[in-house]
Amino acid sequence: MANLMALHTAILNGDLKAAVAATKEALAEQVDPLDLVQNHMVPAMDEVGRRFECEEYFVPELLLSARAMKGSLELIRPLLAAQGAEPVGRVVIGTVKGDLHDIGKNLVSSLLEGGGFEVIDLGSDVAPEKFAQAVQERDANIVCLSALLTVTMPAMKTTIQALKDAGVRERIKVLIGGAPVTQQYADEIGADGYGQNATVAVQLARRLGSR
Ligand code: B12
Repeated sequence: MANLMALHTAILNGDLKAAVAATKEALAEQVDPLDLVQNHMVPAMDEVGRRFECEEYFVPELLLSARAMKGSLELIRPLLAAQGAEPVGRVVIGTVKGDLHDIGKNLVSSLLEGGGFEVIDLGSDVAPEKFAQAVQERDANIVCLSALLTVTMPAMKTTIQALKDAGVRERIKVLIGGAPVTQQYADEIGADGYGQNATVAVQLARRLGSR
């Protein structure tokens, strides 16, 4: 039977090779990819964050764990995305300006693709005007903003302003998320929805933004 604890440990220890091997083993044994992500990999990253907070881990350890997580996700993403069918809407997604965290954003992106959305992923550290430009050029109807730092959360508000300035705010839905983000913050800055994880992101996108 697949050793799922080994996957958790590999991410925690920043061991890319072990993480990839454990992921391959689990997938070969038909473990549900979403279960792997939500119940084993994300909790490992949460523990990495906790250790960083209490100074047991420093930036090099964060980077190694992130690399291990990404290595596993590379194997899992195509499987998550393959679960979809007809495009039900077009999403522009990115991590806001000043913020380089992209693991959660990539997961949301994959699950949206799996949920049948066409996804235009602008990457991380994305300027507000770039979001507005992408919406105009690609005729998107949903914008997803991710932020992991309290200092970059205000860039979500600036991005919504840029969407207003470009005259596209009224015809799109803006969804926001990321560890420090809350429903209260979404209400404060006038976003249309907040989701605490990638599954909720898809539910929200379906409810608010399906064409
Ligand atoms: C990995 C990591 C890094 C990696 C990022 C690698 C990468 N390519 O992403 C590196 C090493 C680069 C990094 C750097 C930094 N980091 Co960092 N990092 C983390 C860590 C440990 C994990 C983040 C992660 O990937 N989680 C796993 C994913 C799956 O979860 P998630 O991102 O939250 O996404 C989920 C949900 O939030 C939601 N979601 C996400 N986006 C969206 C969008 C929408 C629309 C919706 C609906 C939902 C949604 O769905 C996702 C999937 O379920 C967190 C700790 C933590 N627990 O969050 C710290 C953390 C975010 N980092 C932190 C800090 C301080 C930094 C640095 C400033 C450190 C430094 N001194 O240099 C730099 C900042 C660099 C920058 N400018 O961005 C702090 C932030 C504190 C704060 N409140 O501001 C944290 C919380 C650690 C801590 N506890 O102190 N980091």
